[in-house]
Amino acid sequence: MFKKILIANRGEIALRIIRTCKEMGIKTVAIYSTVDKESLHVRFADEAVCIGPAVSSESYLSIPRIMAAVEITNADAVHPGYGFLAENSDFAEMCIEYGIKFIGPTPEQIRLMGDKITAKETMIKAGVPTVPGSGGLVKDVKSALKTCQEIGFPVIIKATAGGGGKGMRVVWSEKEFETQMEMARKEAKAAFGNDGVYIEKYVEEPRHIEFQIIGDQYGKVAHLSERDCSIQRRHQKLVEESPSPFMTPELRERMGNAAISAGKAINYEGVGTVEFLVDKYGDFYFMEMNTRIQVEHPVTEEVIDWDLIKEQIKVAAGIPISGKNYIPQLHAMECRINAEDPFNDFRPSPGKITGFHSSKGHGVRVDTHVYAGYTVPPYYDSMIAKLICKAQTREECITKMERALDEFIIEGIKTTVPFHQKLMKNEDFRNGNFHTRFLENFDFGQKKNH
Ligand code: MV4
Repeated sequence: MFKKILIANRGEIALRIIRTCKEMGIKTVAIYSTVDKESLHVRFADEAVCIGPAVSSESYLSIPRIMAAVEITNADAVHPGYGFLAENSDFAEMCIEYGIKFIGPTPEQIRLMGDKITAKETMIKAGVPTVPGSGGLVKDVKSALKTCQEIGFPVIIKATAGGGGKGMRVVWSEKEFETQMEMARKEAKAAFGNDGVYIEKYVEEPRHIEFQIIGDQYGKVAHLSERDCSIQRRHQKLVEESPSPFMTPELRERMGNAAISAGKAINYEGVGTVEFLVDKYGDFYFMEMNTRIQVEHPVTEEVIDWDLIKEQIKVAAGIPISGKNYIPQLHAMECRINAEDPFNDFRPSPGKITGFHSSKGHGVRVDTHVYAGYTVPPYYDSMIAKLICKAQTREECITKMERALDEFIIEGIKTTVPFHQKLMKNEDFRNGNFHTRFLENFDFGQKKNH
């Protein structure tokens, strides 16, 4: 087992990883930027190294600075968390060069899934269902239009270097196609330095259902059931839950097997997520694979009673898994509490938290790095807490979530708590009747004058 893990991240996930390391008897090293000096991950880690200024490119995204921190602290492994360098194959490669373990998949596995066309081709070979489309990079407008005629409009243009919804364009008819493709290429070039795009049939009003998988170093892969992440706004997830209200034992069997095939196809090592779109008929299609621990992992932890960070560290250390799949026996839901104003187009609301009281009680979990007196810096992600509830049924889980949201007090900044309170009362949401475009027609409400 590792003796000392450097956590190449900040915020709640850095704290989350430190907690598990402590329970496993592993020493921890925090890294931090100057604005994060007063953060809890710095306080709770055994050692902490300041690696640079607030701007991410010179701190949490700087591979040389992080490797310097690894060297001076003598860490034998790095945990990347999510975001920042978690899916950077160069960083994983650099860890190998330094003779330390990157807690996650191999650089090759990261690269394979990072390029969306390669990922899709790999899945087709593995027999995992994918959306019909160009089956590779689009060469020119003429051949692209031929693909469109074969599959029919609407179509979606995606960047091969993209992911998470970045650089996508939906096209409804032939006459707008050329302009949209040019814009998609330009956007992709600007955002990723790669203008490669591909085309798929656009699946209307799908659900986003993802499977948590785990693979060990000996070729075993298992699934830990699904999470429904359909409640999102501008590709930012706001609520996740497990099981999906749409799931049936038969569909779970088929999707779970597909997720395992996806993992086995690349000999996946570590915890990962296979994302699917599911249409109203229950047909499902591979979208992307995330080769990291995800923000919403606690939802799975709660329904199967696992510590996924612990399992992730164990497989990284070469411990084999049982290979058994896990099916939820409870219902869990996570609300992301962001420092944003839901009444003002979710505008970021950084600043000092003057009053703070976390929800508590049976079946309530709050993963957060903030506290009364903490200042939310404007430089990073706006998520400040994850409120996770679990109960016997979905209905009880929502009731508990309403109670927990009502007692969550965060003063001094705006948060997404009022949005979640409104969502929990929505009849369609309560009935499990939603898809990925649900929030496009949601009335977020007006700010009340007291
Ligand atoms: C799609 C799609 C519909 N049809 N692909 C978004 C993120 C990435 N994981 C894949 N995404 C989608 N791919 C096909 N063929 C719908 C989404 C999608 C989405 C699209 C537009 C606006 C919001 C969305 C939210 C979730 C998924």
